[in-house]
Amino acid sequence: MDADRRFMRMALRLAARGAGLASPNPMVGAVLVRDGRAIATGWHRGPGLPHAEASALAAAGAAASGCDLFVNLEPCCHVEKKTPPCVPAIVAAGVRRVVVAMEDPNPAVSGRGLAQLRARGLEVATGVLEADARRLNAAFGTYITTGRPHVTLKLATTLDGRIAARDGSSRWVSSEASRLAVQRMRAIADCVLVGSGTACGDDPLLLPRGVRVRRPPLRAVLDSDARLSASSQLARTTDRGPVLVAVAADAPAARAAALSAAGVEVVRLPRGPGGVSLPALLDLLGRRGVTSALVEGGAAVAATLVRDGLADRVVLFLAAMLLADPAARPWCDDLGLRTLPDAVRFEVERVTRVGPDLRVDLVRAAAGGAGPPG
Ligand code: AOF
Ligand code: ZN
Repeated sequence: MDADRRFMRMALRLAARGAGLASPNPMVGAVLVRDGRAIATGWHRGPGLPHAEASALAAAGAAASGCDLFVNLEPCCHVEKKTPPCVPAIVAAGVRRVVVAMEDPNPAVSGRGLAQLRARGLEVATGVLEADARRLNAAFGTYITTGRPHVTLKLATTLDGRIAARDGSSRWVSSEASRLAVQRMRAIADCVLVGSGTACGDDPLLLPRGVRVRRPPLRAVLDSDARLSASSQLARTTDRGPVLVAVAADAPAARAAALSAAGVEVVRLPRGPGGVSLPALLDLLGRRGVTSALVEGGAAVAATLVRDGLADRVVLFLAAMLLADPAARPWCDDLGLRTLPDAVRFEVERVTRVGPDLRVDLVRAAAGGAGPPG
């Protein structure tokens, strides 16, 4: 029904207000509708704060009775948590019909909320704008089902897949519009992650600039040998947001101590094939409630992510420029793939124009997916 989609669109827009706030909870918006008119709305502002449905019900008061409720996530029914469950409140308020976009991927809920609503005699419809809803809460879905953050690998490359010329110059590969889009991605990420090559070579700040920030992302560096200098921008700005450096168990103690003294949190993790173990870091971040990590390079981290299938999404900002220099720097280190059937395959999720650049959102192709024809 067109009206269902219209009110669900509204719920999704309300939900998106929670970007950068709601995590580790999902972004949720709710709309109470009577006679084709929205009479009350709510959205979830973060852990410990009222759920979207609870806010909308409170705003409506007695008028909620007989309404239809539109919510982008299945209402919760579990009780071992910070706020009261929504299902009993919805039933008690006399809501007639509940329309949701997707089930709650939280195993403590998944389907049970909807079943309880039906059991209490409410009409329930699901799957309205489901794809949009899943995309909005992709990070929450990964986090709540795997215990690890959702990983987005972000790159800005030339047409030949280079992130820098051979002299290392990279500043102006992507346009101002693309750089602003990246600042927005940073502003809503729980964590921004780079490898030691990028951290030491570019001396980045990794804080969002020129956009509104609700809370600074955790800035994390994979730095097996504790190479990051205590006088780097990252180490000098721990007062502006937390910085975590993951070093290997055998990293030089004096260097680690210098970083700690600067206010950096140094964590020691086991070594993996290419350096400090990325899965171990992701597990640690997940345990801390980090639901999303934006990986901003470099090529070594990208290679590990791609090789081990750890990137949930690759966001490529493609500049319409060509270097055509085999010594220019590629975005991913050599994976040793020497024949076409071995190529790592992705599916294009979305293509958008950003100023003069193209933004391509990619997800890993399903195994056995886009293989050779025949
Ligand atoms: C809803 N509406 O607005 C949200 C839901 O600790 P709590 O009480 O905030 O519960 C968090 C869980 O509730 C979270 O893991 C997810 O399953 C669900 N989130 N559910 O009905 C909301 N934010
Ligand atoms: Zn709830």
